[in-house]
Amino acid sequence: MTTQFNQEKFVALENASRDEIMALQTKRLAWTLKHAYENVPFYKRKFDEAGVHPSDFKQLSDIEKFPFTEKKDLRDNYPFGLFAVPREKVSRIHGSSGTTGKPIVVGYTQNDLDIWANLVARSMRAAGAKSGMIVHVAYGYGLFTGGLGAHYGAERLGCTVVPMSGGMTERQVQLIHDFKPEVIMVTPSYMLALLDGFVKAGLDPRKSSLKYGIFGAEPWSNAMREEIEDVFDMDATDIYGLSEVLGPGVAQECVETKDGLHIWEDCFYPEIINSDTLNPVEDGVKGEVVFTTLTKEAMPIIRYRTRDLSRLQPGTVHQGMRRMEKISGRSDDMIILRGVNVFPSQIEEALLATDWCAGHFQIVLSRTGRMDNMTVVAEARPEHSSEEKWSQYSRNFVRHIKGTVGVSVNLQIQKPMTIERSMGKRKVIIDNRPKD
Ligand code: DLL
Repeated sequence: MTTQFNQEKFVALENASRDEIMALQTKRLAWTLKHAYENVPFYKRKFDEAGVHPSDFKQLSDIEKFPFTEKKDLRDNYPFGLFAVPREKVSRIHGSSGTTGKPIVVGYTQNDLDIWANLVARSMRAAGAKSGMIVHVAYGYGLFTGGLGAHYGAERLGCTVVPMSGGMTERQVQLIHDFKPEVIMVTPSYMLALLDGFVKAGLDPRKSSLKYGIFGAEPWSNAMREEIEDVFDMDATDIYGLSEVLGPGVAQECVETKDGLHIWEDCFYPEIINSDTLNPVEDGVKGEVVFTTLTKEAMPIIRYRTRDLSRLQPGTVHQGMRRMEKISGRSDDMIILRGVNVFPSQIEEALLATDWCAGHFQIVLSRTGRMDNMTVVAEARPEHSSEEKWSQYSRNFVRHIKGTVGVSVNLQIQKPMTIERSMGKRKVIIDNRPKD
């Protein structure tokens, strides 16, 4: 394959000029389109239906002729249908929430994993981390890309990695106190839970060893950055990524400017589109972020509609790569609860699989202290309206959601006809969280 990893070239690209990056993108996009077309029947069919062929791609703007890919396409090709290499060449599988019960599946060759580790190492360097530092990784390990993605990046940078994963807050606080890591990689919301853990343990967070926090996997505001930086006396930067495209390490904020996230454009081609017209918009205009991978072998992805909203701006620290403004929201109804992606359709599917609920429900989001909570309010069918079994239904449902989606939710069962019926588009999500 043409993308065989070369460390020296990779490091040099970080400081390449805009022209150099664009020339590289043109070359790599041509390779990716051909690779996808020749090896993934799904892409061949889509391109043929749209009347385009990889040979129609001659310059960067030609990408607009090619069809988009969406989450549904990953679901429809579950589990391995989008792989562009024989399964034996896939070294690792990861997964993320789909819009229904089944996760979406992504795969990496050894070369893909190598590039990923280097992208995370590059992101960590941009965030202030250096070889030799201790890194506490509190992103979840497992199918989620956060834990292992951060882990191998930190090792690649030459750090000492503490693979904590999520949960067990008291123990996390204890080990941060004892091991004295300079760097922490965690969702911003869990960082706030760790803060509570520090206070509970009678420890002053400002005196902790932590100097650099690399936070992502969910939206967070600049106000939250200020709070975290202040209470921990640390630098906090934003890391972005998504399973379909890579995992963490697609874009990263630089510690010296904290002015949005440089997209690693040697490996990803970004576009911003208007979600209604699907037409690309100019740099500077807000819209939906779309990515095409430029080096991925196992699962190249063409024009993936992320549903994340942002806008592109010129590079600052890295002149050749554009920046993406902090993600300001999504164009769909995905909720990110404590770092886990949850779709209302997953809740609906689980409710409809019970025999006590006919599918009338609402999702209420609230915040207690620093933690976001989700309460599913669901109506019992008339024949299940006596309350004696409700607590059992509730326990089963909560366990099921924890087991399938991976988050703890509350369930509140109500009598029939107590949830307001919609006159048009139903309002499923009621967000009572304070706006910060
Ligand atoms: O969340 C990958 C990741 C792990 C990124 C660790 C950063 C750190 P998914 O589970 O597939 O992958 O979820 C991807 O999470 O489309 C965004 O909506 C949201 N997201 C990820 N990073 C950020 C961020 C990982 N920095 C989805 N700011 C994406 C806002 C983010 N939203």
